[in-house]
Amino acid sequence: MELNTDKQLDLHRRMVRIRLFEEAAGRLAEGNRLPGFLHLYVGEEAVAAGVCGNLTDEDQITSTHRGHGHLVAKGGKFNEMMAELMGKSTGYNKGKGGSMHICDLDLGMLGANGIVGAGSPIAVGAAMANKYKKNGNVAVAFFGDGATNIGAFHEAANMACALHLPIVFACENNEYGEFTPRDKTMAITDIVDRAAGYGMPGVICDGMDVVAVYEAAGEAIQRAREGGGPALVEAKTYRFYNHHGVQNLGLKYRTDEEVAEKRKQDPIFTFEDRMIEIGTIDRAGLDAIWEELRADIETAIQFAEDSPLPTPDQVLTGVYTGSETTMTGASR
Ligand SMILES: Cc1ncc(C[n+]2csc(CCOP(=O)(O)OP(=O)(O)O)c2C)c(N)n1
Repeated sequence: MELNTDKQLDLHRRMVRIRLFEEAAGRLAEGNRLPGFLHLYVGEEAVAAGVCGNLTDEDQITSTHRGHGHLVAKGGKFNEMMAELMGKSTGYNKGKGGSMHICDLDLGMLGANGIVGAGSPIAVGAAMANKYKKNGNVAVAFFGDGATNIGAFHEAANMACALHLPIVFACENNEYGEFTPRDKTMAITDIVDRAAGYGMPGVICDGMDVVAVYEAAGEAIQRAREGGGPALVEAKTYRFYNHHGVQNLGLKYRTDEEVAEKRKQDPIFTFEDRMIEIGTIDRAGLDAIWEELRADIETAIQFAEDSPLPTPDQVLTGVYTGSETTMTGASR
């Protein structure tokens, strides 16, 4: 591992922040303290952390229905995130977006998205603006393996390559779309095979290894930044919890043995073992990081629970841009 100590600790912190946020959100949902659907990112932390570890706040990302991890990895604030998940007025979207519309434009996180495949065209738009403005920024579209069966993905990939835009397509291949294994919905094994169809390079990396993701994505992002055009990075990863929520709902679409086997490759714990082995940090140092971040999560939960819900007179504020909206629903 050639990464310096600071970068190792930075990637580790991004992953632990995601893990703690997601585990807390899962617990709150199970205790009925958090409304709405929740798609947890646990198990896939190395992908968001490894990719976003290469990005600045000016670079943009677009996300998915499984989007908390992307925002956390981009530097998202726990308080505003937790409040948004609880539908509170202090949340990132003033409580009107929830889990699947969470965003922070100041951090270049252009939004989670409940429509599978819909993030990629938005990233193409951001990349087009970057190219037009010659600002040197790169857009990254995160999406799942299932999303590559959606028309919007193909249109986005085609346009990005035709216009030679500064964009990286980051595929999180966790082998399932909801409860359907990948091989039931596509005739290829590697999503990266699709890249050649648009004229962009594609690379596969181990999505359970944050260093592998950091390096593969770093190369693609650097290339895009220097005018080399789009690339597709496929991270082979795995989600530890159910498609949504925590419990399996008794659905037998994958075996307990398979999940247990994948859990042995836990991206955080394996990385911690490596860091201890090479002397980056010891167990006590790691424990202190977990403890510090756990306290931040507790603060965020308290902040969110103490925050008010939006009031009825705020129901239409911040919903449309540049239009006057009335309570009768008419908008111009
Ligand atoms: C356009 C559209 N079709 C279907 C759905 C229902 N849906 C939600 S998540 C999902 C699976 C997506 O799989 P993938 O892109 O691999 O992401 P993952 O859930 O594995 O992270 C589906 C089909 C949707 N939200 N939007």
